[in-house]
Amino acid sequence: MFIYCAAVHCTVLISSPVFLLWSAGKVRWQDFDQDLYVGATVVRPGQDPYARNKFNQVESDKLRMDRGVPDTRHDHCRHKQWKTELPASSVIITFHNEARSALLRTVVSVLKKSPPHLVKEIILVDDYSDNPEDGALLGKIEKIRVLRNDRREGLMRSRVRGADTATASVLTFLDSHCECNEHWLEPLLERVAEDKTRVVSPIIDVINMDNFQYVGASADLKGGFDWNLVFKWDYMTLEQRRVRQGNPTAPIKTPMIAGGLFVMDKDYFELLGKYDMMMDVWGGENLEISFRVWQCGGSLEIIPCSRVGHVFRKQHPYTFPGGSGTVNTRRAAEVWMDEFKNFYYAAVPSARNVPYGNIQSRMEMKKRLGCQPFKWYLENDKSVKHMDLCLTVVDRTAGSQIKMQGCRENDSRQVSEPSTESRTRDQIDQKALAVNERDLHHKLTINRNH
Ligand SMILES: [Mn+2]
Repeated sequence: MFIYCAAVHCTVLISSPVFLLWSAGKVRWQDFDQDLYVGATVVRPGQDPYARNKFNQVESDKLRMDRGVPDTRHDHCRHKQWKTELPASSVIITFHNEARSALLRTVVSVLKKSPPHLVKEIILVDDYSDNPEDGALLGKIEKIRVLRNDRREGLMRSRVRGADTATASVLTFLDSHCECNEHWLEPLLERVAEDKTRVVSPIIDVINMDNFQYVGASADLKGGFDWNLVFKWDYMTLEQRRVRQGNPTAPIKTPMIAGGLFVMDKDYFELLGKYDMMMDVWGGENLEISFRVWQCGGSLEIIPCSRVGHVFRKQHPYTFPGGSGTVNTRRAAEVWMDEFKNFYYAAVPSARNVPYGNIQSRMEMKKRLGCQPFKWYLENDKSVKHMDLCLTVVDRTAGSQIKMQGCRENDSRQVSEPSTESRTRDQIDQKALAVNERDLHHKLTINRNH
């Protein structure tokens, strides 16, 4: 084999038959025929552009696979020098019936925006999409390997399948509708290379689901949750923001990661029990891995100099066989939350009736790893907040029950205005008791209704 280099491009002339086999049909991403690939699945006139993906596929299909996006990083990030001697990563992208244009932009942005030596491979796990060619055709692009499930497995088992076959020492999980920004990968790898127990996520910029504009997200957010155990973004406190202003490139410790995009050492991923393989489809897994990482000795960080765009949708494009969202969340609560799971059941009473399967092996793993109790997680992370429960009048009829439910703004069955007045029992359907989880054993505060 010898290598011929012109001014910019190098051509590798290969004589070995093994290499010929390996390279047969592989193309650089620049040479991939986008029009042929995307053109086969365009939205036809009269069809709803949102029908298939719950985002505007017509707008997505219009864009070039390597379109430019604004560099949304803080100025300080642009002048930073990243280490180049970093461990390479296997990028794992699972998908089910993803729009071809969105999937293609995801992989092209990885290849284009990463130093080549840091991306060992991209593993696409096709979770039983209707058309096997969606993934198979992308397998022609350099570095891309495609695995296809022969039945629907869901996000968790698909990711684990990808991780099990990964050959690099660091795993990078991405959703299938992302666009990586400038130098997104180096700051993430740097943190994991320094300490394998760090699980790190970029700031997730917003790709508008209607017009596909790329918009920078605030750097002042952390991941959090309510007692209903649905992920949400929380603004940092004033104090936290003040500290951050002094050092805008510093990693941000977060109680929870959104879950779609993160980097984790492969050995550590395995040591910590990968994912809960009995979770189906989607949902609850971000909660589970976040509790697990913190409680079992690791940490979660958002790295502000790393930015990746993601198409946020209002609706899921696919169904949840068996209501898996609640099954998964219940499994996470049962395994990781100890007695605090009762707050979840108070907030989402219907969850009590959802069969969640066997959790014995996860409980054994938790014990084996010597993980901390949930109470420790709540106390350790001062940013876990907004988790008040309110006594809620479920039904305004005589003799009806009052239940503990997650406090909601503007819920007339609950209140937020503090009051010290005492009330008689028959007046209680006009009030609620707000209970702060940290003061559970000490006091109940009676609040007046709006
Ligand atoms: Mn997503």
